[in-house]
Amino acid sequence: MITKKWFFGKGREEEAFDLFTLFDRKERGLVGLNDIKSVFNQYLDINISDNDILEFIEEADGDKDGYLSQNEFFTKLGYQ
Ligand SMILES: [Ca+2]
Repeated sequence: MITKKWFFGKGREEEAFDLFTLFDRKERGLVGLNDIKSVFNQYLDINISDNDILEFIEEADGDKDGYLSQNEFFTKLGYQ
């Protein structure tokens, strides 16, 4: 399970925004399974399963559309 500690965790809003931008590669304002997978594969040496990512999305996905909006993402990571 992914938790805050996997990320940079300094809790500043600016960092949260940078992080979201990193995941939101298509600039849709939404982050989904494939977006998160790409970032993990490209930047992090972490072996993570689709199920782990889906679990993370599901936990944070307030409106249950299968994607994380900026607000949902920030809330999940404890930035707001
Ligand atoms: Ca959502």
